[in-house]
Amino acid sequence: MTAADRSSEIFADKLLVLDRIGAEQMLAEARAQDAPLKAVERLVVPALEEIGRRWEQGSAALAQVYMSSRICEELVDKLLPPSSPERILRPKIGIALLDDYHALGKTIVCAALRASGYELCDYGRLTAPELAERICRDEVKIVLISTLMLHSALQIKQVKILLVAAGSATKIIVGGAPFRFDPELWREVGADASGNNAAEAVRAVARCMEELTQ
Ligand code: B12
Repeated sequence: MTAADRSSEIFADKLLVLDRIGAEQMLAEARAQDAPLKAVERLVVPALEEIGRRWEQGSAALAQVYMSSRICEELVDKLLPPSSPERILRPKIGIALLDDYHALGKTIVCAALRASGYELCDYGRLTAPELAERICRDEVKIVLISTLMLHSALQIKQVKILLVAAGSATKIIVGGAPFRFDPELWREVGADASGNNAAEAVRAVARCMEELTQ
């Protein structure tokens, strides 16, 4: 086991016993060695995955999964920097959670994009018709969609169909657990790109920006 694996396991143990102060201390130590986003990806993401595995195996309760993610949401909100002063305002970017309550991934991706200088509109949690309607109304050119349940991921197809019917060529970037489990799923739902973490989300947006401005 690597030192990184070991520390994310210790972090997971702290979350499971609701040791918020201990978790915050560990994250502060990781932050002292790495950039905020890197510290989050190295400690928080694998710890929550580990807690998810324990829940699947029956050794953690859903309440522990829930409380752990609430503690992480709070810590991540504090840690990730606010927007950079020189924002990239065009083309317009939106981000949404599609019919899913797993909000932490979107929060991290959103913070990473803002920290990288992109301005984006956070639509929160919407259904497929609501999201398509907002994209068209606000003339969003790139939309990032986060889903953690397969059922929600499959609804991206409906967003795509509604956008095409409205004559919109908005680029769709997707991410979340179903896309990490099945690397071909992004194509099946009609997306233009996918990313496995916040850094890949930033790279995917940069590529789409280039394509749109060519
Ligand atoms: C924490 C958690 C919860 C918490 C969520 C709290 C919250 N506010 O977010 C609670 C307890 C509420 C919960 C509830 C449920 N959950 Co849950 N949950 C999880 C768990 C353990 C971790 C998710 C998480 O927060 N990870 C940490 C974040 C930071 O990671 P992330 O979201 O994946 O995001 C990263 C990347 O994916 C990527 N990313 C994310 N979005 C995007 C978007 C773009 C565009 C890009 C490029 C990248 C990107 O970047 C992020 C940073 O690295 C996962 C297990 C797993 N393996 O994912 C199950 C999991 C997602 N849950 C699952 C299930 C089944 C449920 C419930 C139905 C359980 C139940 N019986 O009630 C409910 C449904 C809630 C709902 N309707 O949405 C399943 C889904 C399975 C499936 N095939 O659909 C999973 C996979 C567990 C499992 N293996 O069974 N859950």
